[in-house]
Amino acid sequence: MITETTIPSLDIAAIRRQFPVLQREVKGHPLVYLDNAATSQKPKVVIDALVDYYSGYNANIHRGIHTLAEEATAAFEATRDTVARFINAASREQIIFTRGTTESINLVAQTWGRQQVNKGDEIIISGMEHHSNIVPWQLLCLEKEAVLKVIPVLDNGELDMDAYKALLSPRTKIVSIVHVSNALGTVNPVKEIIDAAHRQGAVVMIDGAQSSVHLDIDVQVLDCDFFAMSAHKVYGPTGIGVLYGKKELLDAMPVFQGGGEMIKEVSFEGTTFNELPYKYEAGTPNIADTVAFKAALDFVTETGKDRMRQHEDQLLAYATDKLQQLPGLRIIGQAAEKISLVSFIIDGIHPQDIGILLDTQGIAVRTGHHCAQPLMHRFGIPGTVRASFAVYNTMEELDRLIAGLQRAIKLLA
Ligand code: 7TS
Repeated sequence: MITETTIPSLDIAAIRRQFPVLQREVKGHPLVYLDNAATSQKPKVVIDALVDYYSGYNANIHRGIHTLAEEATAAFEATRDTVARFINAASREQIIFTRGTTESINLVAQTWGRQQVNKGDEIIISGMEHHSNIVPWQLLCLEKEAVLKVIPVLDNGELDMDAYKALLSPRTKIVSIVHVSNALGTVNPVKEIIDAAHRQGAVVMIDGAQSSVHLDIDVQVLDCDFFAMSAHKVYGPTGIGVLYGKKELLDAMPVFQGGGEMIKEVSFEGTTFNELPYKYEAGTPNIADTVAFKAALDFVTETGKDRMRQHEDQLLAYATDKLQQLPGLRIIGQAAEKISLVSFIIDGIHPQDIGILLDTQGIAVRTGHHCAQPLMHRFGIPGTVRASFAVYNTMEELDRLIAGLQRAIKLLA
């Protein structure tokens, strides 16, 4: 039987060699990259896929009958199949390519939302959302005179699930929730959230920007209605992402953008629209990055998400233990279910000053509000320092982070 402790561990040194940028120095020190929640670094297979596409078979897709167009179309559509497997969608036509999580959420708000949400209806989000899962719903509420309800966050960084259940009502049209918080690392109980919403007849959108690289995603088991993710947080290129939706919802929703590819027949009297998934993919898509996205997903699958997660859990436990020993340091977000990142503040030192000092030692962390300003207000802080982990990070790198912070405390506190 395979249990968690019997998963063979990864050869991290060999993995690191696959990431060219990890070989560089910053300000005279070997780079320590701990800003993976913002974007992960790219393995050589992903960079090669981009170069191969542009140097071997660059062509516009779907419309051409020549060899290059056929090769480009096949590579582009192969990514759709790989994404469908990656999140266990029932069919490939439920995978819509977007620019990323932000565009996926906006697409749902502006199509499903405009069609389904009316005056007095309610939309539920949480107090730990990224701005991209707040603002699209605020805009919709303004337009439709609908009401935005917010699930409170507890002191330990978990959602107040009792408050959530009390917020749900027959007026709730959609619940849009982050799977894993980019500012706290909290893993939210999305299955429970989805089931409770469905009992009230509401649909659920899951923001999978942070979860998709660390957790096994099965959209059919979750039974979510929509799921959004970005390739660049899964070792893939920027500028490409995914919207998954249930087929009956995607079929019934109005179109998003108008243009080429999303049409069946155009005349000046009227236009009929293409079938899924092309109905939502107007214009020439981001072909190169979509092609390379497949290489990123294959990298994750071949490396093994369970083994990556095991390594990242060890990094999190080690970092949490060492950080807690630093004087004046407070970790923000101590949820029982937490992954891949640690957010903290240090008494008397502004997070930005810590970030600048760490950069002089070649250590990349993110500081600030992490596009979650309401969450920062909730904790009464301007921002945090965030160290976020990927499969290529090591304990030695965390030791360098701790040494850098000790130096910051000595110099700045
Ligand atoms: N949702 C969550 C939970 C995120 O972490 C991010 C990006 C987004 C949505 C938006 O994703 P995008 O690919 O469309 O930009 N988060 C971060 C971050 O934590 N630091 O930089 C970007």
